Amino acid sequence: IDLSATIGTETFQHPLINAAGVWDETATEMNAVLASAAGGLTTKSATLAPRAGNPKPRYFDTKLGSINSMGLPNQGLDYYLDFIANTTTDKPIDLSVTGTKMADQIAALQQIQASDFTGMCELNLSCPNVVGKPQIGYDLDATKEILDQVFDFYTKPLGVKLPPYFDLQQYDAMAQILNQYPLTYINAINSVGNGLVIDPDSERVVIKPKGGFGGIGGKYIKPVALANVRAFRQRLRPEIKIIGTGGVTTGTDVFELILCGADIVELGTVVMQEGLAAFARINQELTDLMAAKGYHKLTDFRGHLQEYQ
Ligand code: RRO
Repeated sequence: IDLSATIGTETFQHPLINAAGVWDETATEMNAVLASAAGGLTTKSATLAPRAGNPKPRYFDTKLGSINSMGLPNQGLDYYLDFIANTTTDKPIDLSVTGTKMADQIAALQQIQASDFTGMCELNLSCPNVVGKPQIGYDLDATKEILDQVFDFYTKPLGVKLPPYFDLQQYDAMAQILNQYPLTYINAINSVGNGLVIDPDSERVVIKPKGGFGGIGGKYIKPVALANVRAFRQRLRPEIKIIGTGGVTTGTDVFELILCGADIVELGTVVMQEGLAAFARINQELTDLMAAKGYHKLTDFRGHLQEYQ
């Protein structure tokens, strides 16, 4: 069974990589992802300067998923560019990048454009946890403005990480904008922003930043991820690939996201809860499911979801 997939110029031998922000802030963590059964690595979203992030506790696991308000802790863009320049892996590395204001996001991409880095880059337009900053992906004008500025100078493979959308008209409007740019891919979805997990015993919220509000990941959000991948696959130019992210804990979940049109799939909360062994387990479950169904490669079923009849 062939599990390979391509996005732009990159070939992934297996379709599972880590979601940005999961096991990827330090060189030690990133090397562990590369040494695991993951098909590639995404870096923690990098900002121009290093950031400590929000006060702890800022991540909490539940039976059905997680809540986080990390606040973009990262080692700074130079650190991730150096790591990539010095690693000898043959697995693709996706450099995630962002900023707390538009000028910083542009400056970060200008630095990447001027560097020797030739891989793919993911512009995160959807961090829900920076105090006082809205998610750009929910603002159509701001999204258009940043992509106009970016594609004035940026020529390397670029994707955008999007927040979840919940209305069919949002998909129409967003896809109409995204289709105007030479994007290599979109990644749907980031965490479902500003949810609330509370503890009934102590009658308190479970994380400290933002009064307890934070991004929800894990099993709670799989139907939202499936919907976003499906809705964008139905609306985007076929040249724009899709990374499907959200709520995967089994090989069947991966199969479902690919059926909706995902090219590769990212693991977030499941890796926080189970560790890097999740990659090998879920790869095997996907392989077994494909074998049982008589599928030999991902293109045998990618995007083939049928309507009810
Ligand atoms: O660091 C975070 O708080 C964070 C980011 Br940048 C993001 O994009 N998504 C998320 O759930 N947390």
